[in-house]
Amino acid sequence: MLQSYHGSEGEQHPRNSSMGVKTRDGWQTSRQIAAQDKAWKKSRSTLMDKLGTAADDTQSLLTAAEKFFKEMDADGNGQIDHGELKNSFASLGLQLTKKEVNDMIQEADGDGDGFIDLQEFQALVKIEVSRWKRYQKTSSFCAIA
Ligand SMILES: [Ca+2]
Ligand SMILES: [Ca+2]
Repeated sequence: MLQSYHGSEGEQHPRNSSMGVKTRDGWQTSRQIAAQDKAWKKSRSTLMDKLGTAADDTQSLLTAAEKFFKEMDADGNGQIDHGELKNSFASLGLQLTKKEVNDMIQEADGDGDGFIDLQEFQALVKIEVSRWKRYQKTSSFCAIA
């Protein structure tokens, strides 16, 4: 049984499917997903550029992630906070919105203390790399959400 979702604006988007997608944030329209997809793509492509070819091998990936983590951790306290994450992406030429930074922290923050530690970051990088590889195959974030 297919479930369809009709946007609360009550308008039709002929070029986009009006089907919604169920995410952990609830039902979202294809337009919202497309915006998320774009933000996801730009932040991850920067991350993947940064990790480079290390992404092909788990051990060098973790080493690259640790190096990147230490660069991001400007005050050296072993935790990445909101400002450090935003600044490090900004230094790579990527301006993230407050929400995008919050989303990334939320996604990575395994213990929920509001900061990303090295283990959490390495776990995130492993997930992101496998997502990125699948993304490049399917060209669709929706398909792998
Ligand atoms: Ca820090
Ligand atoms: Ca944490």
